[in-house]
Amino acid sequence: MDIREKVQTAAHLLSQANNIIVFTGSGISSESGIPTFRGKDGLWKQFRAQDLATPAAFSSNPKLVWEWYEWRRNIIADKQPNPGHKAIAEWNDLFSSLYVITQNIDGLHQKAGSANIIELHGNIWKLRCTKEGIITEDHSCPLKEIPPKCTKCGALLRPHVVWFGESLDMELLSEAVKLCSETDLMLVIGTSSLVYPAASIPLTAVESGVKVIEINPDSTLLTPRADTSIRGKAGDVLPEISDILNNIIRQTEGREK
Ligand code: BJW
Repeated sequence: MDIREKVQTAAHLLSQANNIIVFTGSGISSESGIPTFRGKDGLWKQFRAQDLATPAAFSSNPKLVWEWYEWRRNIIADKQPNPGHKAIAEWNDLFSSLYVITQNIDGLHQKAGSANIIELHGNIWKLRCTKEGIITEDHSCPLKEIPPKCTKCGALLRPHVVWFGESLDMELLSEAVKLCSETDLMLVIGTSSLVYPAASIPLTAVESGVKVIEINPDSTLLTPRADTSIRGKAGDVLPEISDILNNIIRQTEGREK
């Protein structure tokens, strides 16, 4: 099947689905100007994850870790959703249920207008008290002080994100896994499918008999397990799928009148 046929197949599958999950990774935000982790200019090509994205790194040098997050908050602050995020947000009213399960911490699905978002790896605009666990939202850029302190108890605040070796929020993970057995279709967009346990979610869907469509310019570990892999950029492919889907819906409504 060529890419055009695959795009049409994806739109037809969507037109027949009631419940869908869109599972995303950093690739969907790359066309908004936010770097991925493992691509050519990816963050893990320039920085060592063990120095910046582990609990041990934060314990030994919270200032360094915060400087890196401050740099990334600066990059993300003025970035806008691209046509990929927007296409997904436009599907809000088309299905009985639509969940966006994202590994991204950039908040661009929210900015695009998507509802029902599960953020598996947290959110860069949220800060968590290392003593009491209280989560606050702070969009100020730069932050008032580095590292920031809790205004209530004075303890260090940390980014509310999931670092290597840390457990994901079990409630969110369970909800995501449960949704996999209730959905008709899953789109997996812009992830290398390397990082666990997030990468197990599309595999759970495959094992539950859910049709899985991957959208990614490169092949990944998920590719052999997906029903269809569309080789292209999210910002190109998703609006194309949307156009065809809207045509199908218009034709169906026309026939029903
Ligand atoms: C486009 C595109 C375009 C480009 N359009 N597409 C099982 C096996 C092996 C290892 C493990 C395992 N279980 C656990 C582990 C260890 C580890 C892990 O998975 N390591 C692997 C890397 C080997 N996992 C963990 O440590 C996790 N915790 C855990 O397991 O805890 C256990 C525990 C239990 C109980 C108590 C205590 C502990 C936590 C993982 C946390 C990951 N955190 C990060 C950082 C988040 C915060 C931050 O941003 O600062 O999450 S790492 C980074 O990777 C980030 C991402 O969410 C995540 C996934 O990356 P993603 O999104 O897939 O990006 P890339 O760059 O990899 O891929 C981009 C893709 O986009 C590419 O395919 C491109 O082709 C594509 N693309 N342009 C569409 N325009």
